[in-house]
Amino acid sequence: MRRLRFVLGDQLGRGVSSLRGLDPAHDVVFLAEAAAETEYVPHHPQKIAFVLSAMRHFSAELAADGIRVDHVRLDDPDNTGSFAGELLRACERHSPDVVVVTEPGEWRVLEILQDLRETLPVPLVILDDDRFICSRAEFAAWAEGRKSYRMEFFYREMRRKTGLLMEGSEPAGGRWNFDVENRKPLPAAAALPKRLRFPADAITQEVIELVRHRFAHHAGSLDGFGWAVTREDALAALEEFATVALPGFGDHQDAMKDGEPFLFHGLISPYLNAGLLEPMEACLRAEREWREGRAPLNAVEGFVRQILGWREYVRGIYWLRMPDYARTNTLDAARPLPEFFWTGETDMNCIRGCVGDTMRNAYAHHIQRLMVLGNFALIAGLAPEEVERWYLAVYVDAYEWVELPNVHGMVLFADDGVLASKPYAASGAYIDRMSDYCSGCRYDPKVKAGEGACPFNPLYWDFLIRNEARLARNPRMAMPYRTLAGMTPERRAEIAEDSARILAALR
Ligand code: FAD
Ligand code: DLZ
Ligand code: SF4
Repeated sequence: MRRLRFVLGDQLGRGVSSLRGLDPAHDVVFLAEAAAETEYVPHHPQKIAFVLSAMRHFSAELAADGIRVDHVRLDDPDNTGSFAGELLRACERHSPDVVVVTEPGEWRVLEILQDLRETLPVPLVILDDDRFICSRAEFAAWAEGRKSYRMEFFYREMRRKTGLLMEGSEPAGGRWNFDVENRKPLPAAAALPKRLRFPADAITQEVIELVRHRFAHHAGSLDGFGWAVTREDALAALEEFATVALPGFGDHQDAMKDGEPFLFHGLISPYLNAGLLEPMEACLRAEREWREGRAPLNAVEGFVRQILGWREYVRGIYWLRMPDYARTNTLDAARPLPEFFWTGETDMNCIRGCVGDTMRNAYAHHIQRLMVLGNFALIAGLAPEEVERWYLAVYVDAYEWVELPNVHGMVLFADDGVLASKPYAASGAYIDRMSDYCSGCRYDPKVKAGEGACPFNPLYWDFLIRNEARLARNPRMAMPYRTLAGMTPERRAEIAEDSARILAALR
């Protein structure tokens, strides 16, 4: 039997289910660079370059092992530009008996493949994506019958299942979660590790030129491209993180510093999501540093929690709740995305810094995404679909299964608390405590009202006032609502006036 094995751009691992049992004598591995995938949102040029270069390297590696590979390039004059068109053409070229593909990571692409079953001349077999630690079925079983899904309880199950950071049936160090020890700001004189970046080889340079020429109108720079595009280099990135940055990751996970985009973070999400690294190997590598005494438990547990907990959890929620998940808008947020999300041109230094990092590197770390950019989108009431489109476009690691729950659920609370138990809304004081952005800002985080006030201050209270009917009963919001209840009518009027002025200026 001749199988056409269709590998998508985020399935670039030798262990992916669509490649299992490959028969080099008869089978053909098929990859398609598709214009529709590069354009359905205005992806950051580095994201496109990363995906295309990693695909080309993967094809070359398979071919070097004697596997027949058919790789359609973006600039191939006959390229139809879509998965559907390219699969049909590939079936004509190879006359397979069956097409085999691993389930895509996005609902949109799953629908394309399901529709294709009607038109393809041969059966299309869609296999489970078993590159995750928790399967979709296992997550659904965990979620079954629960009134609410909380990451913490899911995470404990995953710790028990994998044995990661366990001592018998107990969590290492006697606690499941060291979150409270992950919140130290960075001392001004802290020594920061110089992070490993990868020079572009000939394949990457060719892709970069293609992308530079074809996607010149997309926001984001290609100049700082330094991502690994092979498994070998992705493993080197993991090794560098484990040995150089991991010890500092714990204390300073939530810290931000102007002009320092990488700090002690893993810088491995693009590789995990594209299949160059596996989640379990990343967790085990970090665990080894703790077991051998080179990294503290708060750092290793914090890192493992992000991958074994959050990453698996958001993927589970996505497949459990799609397609309806994307359509809710609990807080009726409708304001258009301000232009400064693309240009960084704003007097708010924290936003300017985070957008600047994003456009330079197609990367911002978690707290920048959550507590600066996301927090602003939440308290300013920006429309979920516009914010989601932006996050999906600008980050090198963005695929809908992971972007959507983080933005729709964690950041915007548009899912009525399915994912997070409360909105992550904060005033300027949080950003001031966790970063040095405010010292370079024309606004003052300590000023609560008037022209010089940090915009996050009135917007934070205005957000609580606007959404009082929905949020005041949430027990985790009791404290700010108690403070609000004690405010004078004059103070409330001041908040309304300042917020109206700030929001009007966004247009
Ligand atoms: P580290 O800080 O070193 O963390 C280690 C790993 O944990 C990451 O590589 C990632 O795989 C995983 N991880 C951490 N937090 C999360 C999380 N909340 N959800 C899922 N995985 C997590 N991550 C993406 O991979 N793609 C996205 O499109 C994406 N969009 C996000 C949007 C918003 C609004 C927020 C708040 C978070 C988003 N994240 C996303 C999660 C997180 O910000 C990134 O995974 C992280 O910044 C990647 O950098 P790192 O490898 O240096 O991570
Ligand atoms: C994100 C992306 C981009 C930019 N380009 C391609 C591509 O040319 N070919 C491809 O197979 N995949 C690409 N991707 C990833 C897809 O948009 C989508 O996220 C995955 O198919 C989901 O599994
Ligand atoms: Fe951001 Fe406000 Fe600080 Fe300026 S003062 S950097 S706007 S938090």
